[in-house]
Amino acid sequence: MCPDGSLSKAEINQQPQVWQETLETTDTRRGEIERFLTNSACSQAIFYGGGSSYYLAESAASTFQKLTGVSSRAVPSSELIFFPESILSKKGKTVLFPISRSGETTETIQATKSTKERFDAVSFGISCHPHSKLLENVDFSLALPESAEESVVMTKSYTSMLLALQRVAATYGGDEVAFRKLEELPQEGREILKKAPLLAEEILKDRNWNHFVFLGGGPLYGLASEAMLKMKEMALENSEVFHPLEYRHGPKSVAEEGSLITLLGSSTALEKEAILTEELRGLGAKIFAMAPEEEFATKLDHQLTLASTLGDHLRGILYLPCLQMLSLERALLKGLNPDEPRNLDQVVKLEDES
Ligand code: F1P
Repeated sequence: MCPDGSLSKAEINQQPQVWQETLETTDTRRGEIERFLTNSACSQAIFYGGGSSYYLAESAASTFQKLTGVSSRAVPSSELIFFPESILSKKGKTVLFPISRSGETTETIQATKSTKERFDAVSFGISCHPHSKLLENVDFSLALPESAEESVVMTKSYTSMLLALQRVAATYGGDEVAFRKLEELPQEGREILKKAPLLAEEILKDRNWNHFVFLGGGPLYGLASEAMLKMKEMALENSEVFHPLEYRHGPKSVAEEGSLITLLGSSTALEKEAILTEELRGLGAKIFAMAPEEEFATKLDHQLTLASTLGDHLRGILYLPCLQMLSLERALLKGLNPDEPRNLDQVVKLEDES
């Protein structure tokens, strides 16, 4: 395999097309999705997965509660196996949302099986593989074969499964405006991907980076977490993730020259987030702000303006293509091959694979 990251780069660039196909799938299946969730009469929704899929769950849970009003939470699959009583309510019905690109991750399959046996729960599984063990063991399965990947690290599978779950939330929440506004994402994504290579090149001109921090709140925290993981997996970097204002409560002690702090800016908290970035620049860190507004109340080192017409709960996947490309290009600059990340396999199976 040529060590040029071409597999991952191709999959990053395929995202707008894959998002278009995901929109078509969730349109075609809208009636079934609505009937299943209405019949579930759920009062609690638990989203879960492993690694990238857990971070996807964080964003999906935030948007599901916002658009449906159903109490929603995200946990790593392993937590649901070992500590279910701390997660599942004994009152009311629960809908489980297991998320797995492969549909073969041991913890996610085990969490689904064990929870359904012990709690009054139905399961709505999402994966890129229709005939996977997970989707053969759920009550409702949503398969997105168009987003299946060859690369070990998740890129288009993350954003397309999140887009699908945003559409599911808008469907169950009866939010027609949100359901239709998500259709703007493929075109917005194409525009952003045109800028991604140059932006990555501009940021990586600075060779002093030795610390990468990603900040995101609400539905953007799961996306910031995914960006943090990409920088570890692809480029083997020292990367961290926090909710924006949390960064003041201790973690900023390590910010200094050589720190690149990327803010996934929100519409809701942008004013306070801008003040924070000004303070962090004062510590010697450089700021890359991705925000829905042109004017940002402070000087920045790098900036990308995102679709301001889409709110915080709908525009989320637009933040990732540039951050995926940033990690990929950083890896290549270090002579690493993002298509073959160190220590990682495409599917994580445990020894007691049942
Ligand atoms: C997802 C996962 C990723 C990890 C790596 C291997 O598993 O574990 O989180 O970063 O890409 O796959 P899944 O979505 O297939 O369950």
